[in-house]
Amino acid sequence: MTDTAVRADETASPQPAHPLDPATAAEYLAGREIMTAAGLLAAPVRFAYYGLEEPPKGDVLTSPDTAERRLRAFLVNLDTGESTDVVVSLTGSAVVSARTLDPRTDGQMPIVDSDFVTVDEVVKADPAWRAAMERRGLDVATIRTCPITAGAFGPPEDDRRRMVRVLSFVQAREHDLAWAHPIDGIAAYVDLIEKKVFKITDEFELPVPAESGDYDDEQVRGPHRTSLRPIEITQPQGPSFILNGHALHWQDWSMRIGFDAREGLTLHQISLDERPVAYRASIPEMVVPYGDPKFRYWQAYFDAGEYLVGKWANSLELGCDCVGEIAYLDATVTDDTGRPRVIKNAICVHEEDFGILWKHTDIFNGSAQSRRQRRLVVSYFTTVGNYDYGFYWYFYLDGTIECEIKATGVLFTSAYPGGGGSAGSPPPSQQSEHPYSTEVAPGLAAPIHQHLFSARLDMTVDGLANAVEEVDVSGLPIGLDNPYGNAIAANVTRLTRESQAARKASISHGRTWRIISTEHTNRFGRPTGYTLYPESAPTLLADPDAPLTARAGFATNHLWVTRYDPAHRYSAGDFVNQHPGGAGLPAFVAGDQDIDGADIVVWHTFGPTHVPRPEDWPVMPVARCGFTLKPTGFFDRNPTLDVPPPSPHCPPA
Ligand SMILES: [Cu+2]
Repeated sequence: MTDTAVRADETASPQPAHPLDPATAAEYLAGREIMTAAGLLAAPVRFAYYGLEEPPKGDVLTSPDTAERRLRAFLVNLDTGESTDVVVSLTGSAVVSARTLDPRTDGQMPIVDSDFVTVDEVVKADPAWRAAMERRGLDVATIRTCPITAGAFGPPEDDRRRMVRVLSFVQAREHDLAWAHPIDGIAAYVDLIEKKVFKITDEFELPVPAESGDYDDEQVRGPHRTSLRPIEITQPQGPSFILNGHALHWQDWSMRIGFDAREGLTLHQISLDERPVAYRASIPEMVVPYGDPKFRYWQAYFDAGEYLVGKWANSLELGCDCVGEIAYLDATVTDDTGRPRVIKNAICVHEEDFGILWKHTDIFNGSAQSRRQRRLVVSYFTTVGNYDYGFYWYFYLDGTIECEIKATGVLFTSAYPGGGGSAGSPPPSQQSEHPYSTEVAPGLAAPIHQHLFSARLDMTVDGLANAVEEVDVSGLPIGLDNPYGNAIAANVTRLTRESQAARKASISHGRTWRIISTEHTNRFGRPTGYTLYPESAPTLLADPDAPLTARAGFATNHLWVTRYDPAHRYSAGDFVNQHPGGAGLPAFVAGDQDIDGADIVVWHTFGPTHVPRPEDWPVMPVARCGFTLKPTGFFDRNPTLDVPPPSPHCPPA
């Protein structure tokens, strides 16, 4: 195993190698100085976000050497709540823009690190909350507070506060798993600026579930099994990829790796055989709405826009999180004072054997050939509260691109209202009486929820001029041209305008979306393309009139296609926290622009609707979701005929 990390000090030069390279520690500090000089950072102003403001695509493609370096900062004054969206030019040593938000229409800045401390102090000092805990027989010293973004549910006097709503858990011992012991029925509403609890909803009491969830405690998990023998992955000649700074090359693929505190991993200028495929690919937003309509109806997290999913990236450990020949990249984010914080080994790059690539034993000529598939993996893992998410991008020998999210960690819990079913008693009629959650341990429930991710795919298939076709397959009825009823047709619909391209998947039609070049053709004279294969899981299940639906409009469709606009970066809009709704993709397509033969961005919503299982408790085996992009007429034939047999003895003599 080798760790060939690109260390932060190698990337800390004030002059990054490429305009799309992540902001360096030196750049964050330089930007901070510019803001200080402009009087923007007087105490107690904090950074709710700080990252690279990428140069416009046109500049990067035409004159990368002269592209301006800019940083963007979301500043929030913790005493007044004043929120400012700042862009500074490092090249010009100047503030480019500083816009003060109107929270009633713009929403609030994301949660800042210090909010967690504030919330815990404020809630535990509140007499009414303390009294409610004492009434439940709970010792405040053992309680963990969990601040949850508030959404926008009214009344208006609540919505205009910078606020969070707080659920609580009991952690009786140092190593106890607090999520196993939810205190249900009560929530504290905290004004983060006034630093006080302004409302408590205390609607019912259920026993705090008692069973330990400490999965690392031998009393809980039992002794470790001893029957697993080692699997070792070795590449004696090293891996086949080359990582040069943030530029990555593997086989015919090349791309640049980026990282952002809000979006996490970003991939840039993905090309195959020196032909562009995508200018940029990322997961800029996700929403996790919970389906319990009682006092916690507001529970829904936008992990990127509200909490900054990249900021919580894990430092990966060779031999533990990753095995084999691994190259790591560090990520540099900042703390809420805008000072750099290096996350060592945040991004993992490696190569995997992926089983059979192609294989055939010919019944006529006797040929028996087999080839191995491989993939290049670029990934990172992050922890946002109770959940952990791995974001994986795979690049295959045959031109396939795959995005996979691995969701693991601990379920968000409540008390189970049916209360502790036990063996021997009749099965509780959970579906009729308690349809919104699953009992995962005695008296412990996990509400049904969704994890809806939004991929932003700035596609450039053989250039900037692209279009999208929807391809449905259907069986045709018996008729004159189809006398035996076996006909299967592919129906292709060109999506020519933004309004027409807001689409849902269809399992019954095997619906896919083909992104084609309107300028380049293959040997059949047909457009070169890449097809997006969705997993076709449900979109947002909240009612169309629900307050959440207005804020998570992106999640109401599987597909959106927009004309490229550098301001259209985030699926739910720039400022998601407490935003009243309507921002993001529904607003981006309101102009109904022409997307046929244009520079377009494809947005894809995916992810599971999670009905928790007992097996998901106390820590959840990875649940996977994602999507696939496959070359479709991008090549003239199977591009992997030149892959050699895996070993000199294949095929057997
Ligand atoms: Cu889940």
